[in-house]
Amino acid sequence: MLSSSKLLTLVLVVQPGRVLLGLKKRGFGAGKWNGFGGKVEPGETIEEGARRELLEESGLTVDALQKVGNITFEFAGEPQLLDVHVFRADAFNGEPTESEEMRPQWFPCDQIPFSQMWADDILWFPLLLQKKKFVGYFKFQGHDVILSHTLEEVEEV
Ligand code: 6U4
Repeated sequence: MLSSSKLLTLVLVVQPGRVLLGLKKRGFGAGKWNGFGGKVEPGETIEEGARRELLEESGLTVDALQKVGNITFEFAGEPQLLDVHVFRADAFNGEPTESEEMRPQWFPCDQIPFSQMWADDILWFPLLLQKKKFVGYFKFQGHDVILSHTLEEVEEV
């Protein structure tokens, strides 16, 4: 039975021609390249949570963060949905620095390592890179197979 959802953030730092990803070293999605993010903590806004996780995991701070997407994930057999709020930052302060959680690396936009990322990423990354906004729903079987999904471009998230 589906019940609650867990609020999570995901931040992609994008520059002309390249995007910063981190190799997740432990926890959920370990071994995959992804944006930076994690659980929103009690008492912080979603954006505050996004900034905190970005700093903790990559060493970077950003001025503007644009809300670009909202993706809900369901994992077959698990009652809790993941409600992931996706942000994009086009400018940053600091140097990407490895943390306990993530190893950051820049990737050219035409060499994003989709085969080592969550299976949904290849579907919505093009929208993110084109500065489009999107809402999606993905149902996974395990961590590698998408059973069904919806994805649509929207005016506002
Ligand atoms: P801790 O607090 O270390 O136990 P952990 O279980 O490692 O947390 P956390 O907080 O790093 O998880 O959050 C998971 C991150 O993975 C969030 O940024 C959201 C992201 N994420 C989860 N499912 C995803 C998916 N299917 N596609 C994707 N990102 C996903 O691109």
